[in-house]
Amino acid sequence: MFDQLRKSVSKALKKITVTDFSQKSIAKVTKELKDVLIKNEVAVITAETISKNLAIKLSKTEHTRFTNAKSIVLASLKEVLLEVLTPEKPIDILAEIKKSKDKKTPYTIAFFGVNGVGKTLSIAKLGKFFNDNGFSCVFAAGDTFRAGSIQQLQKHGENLKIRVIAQTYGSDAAAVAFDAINHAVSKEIDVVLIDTAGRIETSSNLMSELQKICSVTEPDLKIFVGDALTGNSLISQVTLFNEKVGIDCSILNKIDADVKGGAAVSVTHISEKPILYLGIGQNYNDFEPFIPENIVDSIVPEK
Ligand SMILES: Nc1nc2c(ncn2[C@@H]2O[C@H](COP(=O)(O)OP(=O)(O)OP(=O)(O)O)[C@@H](O)[C@H]2O)c(=O)[nH]1
Ligand SMILES: [Mg+2]
Repeated sequence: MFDQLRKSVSKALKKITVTDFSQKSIAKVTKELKDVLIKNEVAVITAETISKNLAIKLSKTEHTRFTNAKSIVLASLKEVLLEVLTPEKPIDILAEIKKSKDKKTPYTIAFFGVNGVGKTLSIAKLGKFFNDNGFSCVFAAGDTFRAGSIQQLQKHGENLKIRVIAQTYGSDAAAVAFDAINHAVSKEIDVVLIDTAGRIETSSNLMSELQKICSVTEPDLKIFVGDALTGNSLISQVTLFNEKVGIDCSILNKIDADVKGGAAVSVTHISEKPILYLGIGQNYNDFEPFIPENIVDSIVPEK
């Protein structure tokens, strides 16, 4: 994970031979770093923010002729990256589910994203995770659009022993989600996970379907699911879904196959919402929490 980004940052920082922190030296270092970030698919606006904040931090740093310029740059870069990666309001999803359970209402989660980003597999992964943590789940087969999608979710349900509420293809996705919530209420099930059809960003029909699902079911959590491999188009996706349906957090999948690692850096910054999990493979346990400190440590070299 983040190997290429780490190598590139390391290479850029090796070039630091400055012993002073004049405006000129700072500009050189931060420009170099910005270019490296952009080359590794960090969104331009995020790369600019990192570079600008680093310049401000460095210009305020006390130093003498004998201080090690490079270690100061590394430490400052870590701080700046951490600020960019740390969401204003983190989400403790298990605690939120527990709160709903205490109120005897199911916690509902809707998953959104373009085609093939891993929405359905993320539902299965989280369903298993919630079960493992003592919460019961039901899946809503709200992708009534793509052939095979209902069977795909049912297969996961069979594997995980989680009930799937489904209707037929072409039926109203919001009605399916609503059925699943009613089922959860009557059977006292803790979490409802709503699958939705993958959509082409420009398809306004499918976007209005999502808005309908949201207005009918009022999900407790709206998750944008993205594919790290889509690079910069991920940024326009997260912005669009945020505008159209208002997301609460993101899941970023296929991090295992993403050599560059830039997307993970930009998504929190651009959406101003936390990344809940990173998908790191195709098995049910292949995900990990997004811990900004760990990401920073994977990107910025020790020395
Ligand atoms: N390597 C890897 N593959 C993943 C990950 N998440 C999902 N996939 C794979 O990506 C493919 C698409 O996953 P789905 O869960 O069907 O994606 P979706 O968003 O539901 O797709 P649509 O229903 O077509 O919109 C599958 O082959 C998954 O196994 C991940 O974190 N890593
Ligand atoms: Mg799907």
